[in-house]
Amino acid sequence: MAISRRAFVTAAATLVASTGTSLALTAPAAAAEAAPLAEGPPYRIPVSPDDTPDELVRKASEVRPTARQIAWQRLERTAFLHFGVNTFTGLEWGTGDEDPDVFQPAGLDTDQWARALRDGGFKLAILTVKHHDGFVLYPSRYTDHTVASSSWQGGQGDVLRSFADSMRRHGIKVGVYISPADENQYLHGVYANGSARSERTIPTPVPGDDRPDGPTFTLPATDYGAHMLDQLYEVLTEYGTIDEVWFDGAQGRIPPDKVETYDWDSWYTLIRTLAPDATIAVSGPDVRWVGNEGGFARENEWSVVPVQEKANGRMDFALSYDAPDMGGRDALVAARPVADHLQWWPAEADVSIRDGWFYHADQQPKSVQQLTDIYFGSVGRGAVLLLNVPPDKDGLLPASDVTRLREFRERIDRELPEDLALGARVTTSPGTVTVDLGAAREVDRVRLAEDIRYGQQVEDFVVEAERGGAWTRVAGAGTIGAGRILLLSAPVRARRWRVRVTRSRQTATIGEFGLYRSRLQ
Ligand code: FUL
Repeated sequence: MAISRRAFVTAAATLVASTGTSLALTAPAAAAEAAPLAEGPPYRIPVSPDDTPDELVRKASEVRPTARQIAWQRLERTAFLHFGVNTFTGLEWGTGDEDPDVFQPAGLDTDQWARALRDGGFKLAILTVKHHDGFVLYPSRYTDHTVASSSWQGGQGDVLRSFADSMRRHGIKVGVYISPADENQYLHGVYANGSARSERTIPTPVPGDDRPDGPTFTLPATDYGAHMLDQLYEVLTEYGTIDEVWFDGAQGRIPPDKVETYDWDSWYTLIRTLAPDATIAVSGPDVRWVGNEGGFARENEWSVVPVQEKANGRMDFALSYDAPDMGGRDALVAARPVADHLQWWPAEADVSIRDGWFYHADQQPKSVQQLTDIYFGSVGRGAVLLLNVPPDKDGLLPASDVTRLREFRERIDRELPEDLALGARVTTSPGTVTVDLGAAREVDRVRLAEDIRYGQQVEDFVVEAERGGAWTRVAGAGTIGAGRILLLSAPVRARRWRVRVTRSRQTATIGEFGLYRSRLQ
């Protein structure tokens, strides 16, 4: 953990500082300081078209993340595993009528997945429990389009069970992707069948139900909404603690005129009750999609963004996802006619290590350099990286990808080795945090973070080194947020270093100021 200091900086030009107190983000001592915030400012604040630009900025500055979001943000590297019938048919989007018997991962070894992800530095992994085709990787009671209908492992296979057990054994958190779009249920006349939204009791009883008594829910849902609730219930009650539930917004191959209005509010209620610590991404209230599938956040990425609530409580970004600015002053004003809240909704940058999301024998993993660029473009800009690594037809991560993941982690370790500022003397004065390394050291990477328990405030900052008795700018950018990694074009040698916040919304709290000399040779 890098040096952590609080620099108190008021908005705009009048910078006032008080003496910083030592604050290690992960140390138990920090928890006490964080405690008052638990009941403090909200993670979303209502806005109206009448708000002035200044009022919008003030409201944005008062938004704070939830504890769940802070924990998610610290994961930094998360993994996706796209695996299912598409792995065997070669499709990216299935059809819903595939023969379940195509699913034959003869050598399935989820411990191999877990080892590779752990060695790659990943803290959470999300399995495609169900993709758009509707094929389910555990034996669900609510559809035959599952592993139980395959002759693989005599119909006794359960990829989700194996995945969840392996990840936990290797210290990796467990996430599930359950596609809202479901082509199999569409073919069975359940998805988009026009059924009324009415009160449903979940779990729906099935003949020979062997489950012990558990909680029941009465929630509004359509036929398909209830089907999703039943599957969520199975996953969240029978597979241990689930740390993330991932929903997308894609429709798969289902004809665009066959629209199912999803029961988001009911799904969220069920998840919050059964898995209160699970983040709900990205068609969900906790995490937003960054807006591309290349793994890159914007140069200046905001975690406080204007949102608009859609049908049945679906959280959505108020502007377009390809907007170059999602939360800066201009974006707050541009969204004013349509936004209903400003919300803490941090970015997740998803990308596949190969061209496709599913495994295709003719594709190759990205190079270490590409993955490193993606890391600096996502984690280095305050987002969380979600890197997909698809298992092959044997049920293994390809050897090339396993090696690449390890090389990627080793490269990041060499990019950001020992933090030279660790244990150094730190002082704060108006708008600045200064680190005295005790002796001149070469630095070529700077890692900064705001203490996001106090929101996201910094709009502009510079990093300076004292050279020849004068402070010289060596780097700078706009936002800091949950994390900002700056790469200097050439190493700079100096004893004293400082970060100077030149524009902020409200008091900015610098939580991390790390200085590194990469070891790339
Ligand atoms: C999208 C899906 O349509 C893709 O197939 C993939 O799963 C990607 C991560 O999300 O919405």
